[in-house]
This record gives sequence, C-alpha cells and structure tokens, in this order.
Amino acid sequence: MIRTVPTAPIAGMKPGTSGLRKKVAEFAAGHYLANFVQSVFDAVRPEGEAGGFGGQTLVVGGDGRFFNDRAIQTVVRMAAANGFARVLVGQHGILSTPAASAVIRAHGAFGGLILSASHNPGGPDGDFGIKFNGANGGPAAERITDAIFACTQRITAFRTTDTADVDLGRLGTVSVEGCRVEVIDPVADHLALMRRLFDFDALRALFAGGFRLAFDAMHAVTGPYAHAIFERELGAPPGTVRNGTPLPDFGGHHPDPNLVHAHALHELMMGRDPREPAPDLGAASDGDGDRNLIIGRGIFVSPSDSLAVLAANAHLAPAYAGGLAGVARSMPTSGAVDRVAAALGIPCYETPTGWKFFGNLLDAGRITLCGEESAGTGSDHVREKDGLWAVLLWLQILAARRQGVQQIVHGHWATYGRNFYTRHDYEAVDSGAAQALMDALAARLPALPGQVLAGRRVTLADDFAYTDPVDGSVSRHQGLRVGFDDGSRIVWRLSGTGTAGATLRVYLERYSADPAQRLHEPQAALADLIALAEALAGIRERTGRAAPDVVT
Ligand code: VG1
Ligand code: CO
Repeated sequence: MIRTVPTAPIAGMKPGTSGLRKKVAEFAAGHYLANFVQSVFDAVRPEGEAGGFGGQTLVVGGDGRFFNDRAIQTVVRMAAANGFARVLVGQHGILSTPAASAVIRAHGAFGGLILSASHNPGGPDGDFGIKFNGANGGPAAERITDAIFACTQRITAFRTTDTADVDLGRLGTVSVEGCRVEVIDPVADHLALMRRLFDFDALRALFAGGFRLAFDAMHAVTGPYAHAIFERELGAPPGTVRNGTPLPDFGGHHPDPNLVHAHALHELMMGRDPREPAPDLGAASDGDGDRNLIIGRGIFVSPSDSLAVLAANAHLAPAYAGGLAGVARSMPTSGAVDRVAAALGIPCYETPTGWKFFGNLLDAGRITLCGEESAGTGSDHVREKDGLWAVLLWLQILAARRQGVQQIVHGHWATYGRNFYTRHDYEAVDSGAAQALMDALAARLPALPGQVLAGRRVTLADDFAYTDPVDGSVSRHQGLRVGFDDGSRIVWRLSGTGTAGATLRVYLERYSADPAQRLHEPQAALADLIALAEALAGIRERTGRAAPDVVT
C-alpha cells in the first residue's frame, strides 16, 4: 500500500560540500530522513506530461556506517512509492561512492542516493549523511542542491509503502509495489571498469615479483573492493589489505586517511614498526572509498604532489595512453599539477572545493584527470573521486617505471620544482567566532595588494568566485586567498562537511626551484607563511586556539 504521510519542514537541511551530513541521532529521529529523500525526489522529478520516474532506475548504497541498514530500507520503500521502475541496491547496503558512480553509469540509471558521511566518524554518536548523484554518476550541481534545500523548506508530505524490509543479504530481484528491487554485487561494475583502464597483467607480474603493498581500508567501505582487486585479482598476498572488514563504527576510528588518523600506516612506511619492514607502497582510503592516501617507503606523498605525479605519468596506463585532454584541481590544492599541465601543453582548471565542480568539465571532455588537496583524485572513468583507482594508477606507474615511490617523487621535484604544502585544520570552533574571523579577514583583503608581508609582495587578495566555463554558473565565497609575487599562497576556508561548530582550514603553499631546499620539511619550509596566516586572520585571538587540531 502506497501511503502519503503528512510532514512539516525541518530546518537546517542545506547540503554542504558533499551532501547533507548530521549526527546520527538527528538523521534517525522522526521524519528527518524521509523529509530529505522526498525533497530530493521532488527537486529532480522529470517534468512534462509523462512526469514522474516511470521507467527510471535509482541506485542506492552506502558506506556501511551505523544506521546505513535502516536508512536503505526507508529509501527503497520511498523510491518504490515515488514511482521508480527499478532500484539497484548494493548487497548488504554497501556501495562505495566511486562504485555507486560506476553503477549509475553502467546501468543508465536516473541517478543514485549515496548514504555516507565519508571521512566523518560513525557509530551511534557519530555522523550520517546522504547525497544525490545524477545520471552522469556525479554529485548534484549547486543549482540542484539549492533546489533540494528549497523543497525541504516547503515539504508537506512524503510517499512511502508499508512493505516489509528487503533481504539485502541475498543477491537477486524482488518486487516492492511493482518496483523491481535488484540486490547487486557492489564490487562487480567497478572491478570491470578497473580491468578496462589498467593493465592487470603488468600488475600481477609486479606482485608476483615480490612487490609489497599495505592497503589500510580503515574498517570502512573499501575493504571488499580492495580484497577483490589486490588480493584476488592481482595476487597480492593475504594481509595486503588491512582493517578490511567494514564496521558500523569504523572500529571507533575516524575513517579519514591522513597522517593523524592513518598514523599506524605512516609509522609502518617510515620503517618504525618493529614487527615488519616497510612495504614498497602504503595506501589508505576513507569511509566511502573516494579518497586515497599515498605513502612510499620513507616518503609521504602530499595529495597535491600525488595529483601532479599522476598527471605527469598517466600515459603509462592503457586508459590514458593517448594523453590527457586537460586537468583540474580545487582552488586550495597546490599548483604542482599546473606545472605539469604547462609542460604537457594542456589546460589546467581551478575549481571550488568539492567534486561537484569537476562534473561539467569531465562531461564536456575538457579534462581527463582532476584532484583535491584533501586526498581525492579521479578521472573521467566515473564522476567521483576514486581511492582504489588512484592506488591502481600509482601501481601501474611503479610497474612501468621500475622505480620506487621516493625516486619518482624526487625525480618529479627535480624536473618541476617543489610546491611545499600543508593544511592546518582548527576543528569544532565556535561557529560565530569562525564566521567573524572570515568576515574581518575579507574586509582586510582589498587593502593588501601591493603591501610587503614577510618579505613578499602581495599580488592577489580576494574571495574566490568561480564561473563554470561550461554552463556559466557562478559560485561565490569559495575561500579567501592571498597570493604573493614568489608564487606563495595562503587560503582560509570554512569546511562544509562538519557537523559540530565550524572547522577553519588554512592552506599554505610555497614554490621553490632550488635543489638545495628540495628535501626540507614542509612545516619548516612554510613557517613564515604559517605565522603570517595566523597574524592576518587573528586565529588565536578570535578562536582561542593556539595550534591546529590536524596538520596534513
Ligand atoms: C572536504 C574536503 C573537500 C572534499 C570534501 C568531501 O570538504 O576539503 O576537498 O571534496 O571534504 O570529501 P570541506 O568542505 O570539509 O573542506 V569526502 O571524501 O568527505 O566526501
Ligand atoms: Co569520502
């Protein structure tokens, strides 16, 4: 029985950088989830005479975090009640973000709902999230998330059914109110895509030759994918995948692959684990499998450098042998990839933070590769960042060049120079104080150009606004930035993914072509800019914080 249930708007359902994220308790209460899901359907429902979702397919899956199982059942019932002809659900409710993107594209779906709060902690006291991806497999553009938000503010009812839960453990098809609900293998489509992009024989030979990979799935969604690809397909020894069983609370850890939360992997790669010598490559992924952390033996590769190295070497993988159409990076990401693009003679686009801004460039064929400083890298194979894809591309490059990670990165710096880079995060800051800091800083910017600060002349000071070159849409207030005549840069931004207070992110970058400086430690190399960033924004004074919570 399809039912229309009266409801009323709930405040605060504005999607952020990547979907709507809230504490589990908020999401699980009353009609919260149902209100948001109905608002998505209302915002994206095709118009015209035929109307509705007749004949359309919706993809549903999540990262396995606490509440995933119950939320999936709600979404399935509502999709059926809203007239979808078919719903594809990952077995056990699992689909990594890049896999969901691959499934949407492979099956010609109308779109998908991905249940994840990505790198945010999970569990009963943790975070939950949901985002809508369109037919291209990518996160909804701002114009659509704005429309969804508007629907949440005027919703009066949602549609659902009284049918029993679907058995998500069993592969196969069941009918829910005439809608075909297919429980699918969450790995199959993504794995098939990876086989087409990379030379798996070369990778098998790499592992057969004794190459050692340590992949930390952080008890999040990539475990099943990593087991299938690295251990079963490519023959890497058992144990290559660590923390490979998805847990609803990620084992109590933050599934955020950075030097703080993937500390054990970093220790291992630096040769400081007494139980085992450092492997050749260390990698980790986040809650929903779209990020990647890359650490070589004795060398951490900053995500911005990783993007640049991948761009410079992508032609070594079959999928990119013909070269790249162009590349893109988010604004706070370092300019390392810009130098590669210049050398290759291809365009390099600078977009706001968040994968949704790459979608148009990828769809239009203007770029092949893109990435963010937050450990997201991807290509035109899907419309999301893809953690395992990035690890496979690194493996392909290592196999082809027969060099170690350190040799490749040092060689890269020798060719292009080095963009020293760091990000400092101040988490759970009082929201009012954080906004006041940004407002005061924004007010100072117009006076800065021409001034000499810390021995550098300011050449640019603005609030970053982006005009999409494909559809002309404009996105304002995407971060405050101050640039200097020597190519150095400071960026301040408030995070759009947190669920408690505000998170202030400060991004710092300095370029050096000097071989004598090449191996300097980034925090030391950037010390004067770090002090300047603090002084210009008055971080200590306004937030009461003497030091960042996370340095990456
Ligand atoms: C962060 C990152 C951003 C990334 C976003 C989603 O956003 O900085 O680069 O696209 O998370 O990643 P913010 O607004 O908190 O800075 V994921 O892997 O959490 O979906
Ligand atoms: Co993620």
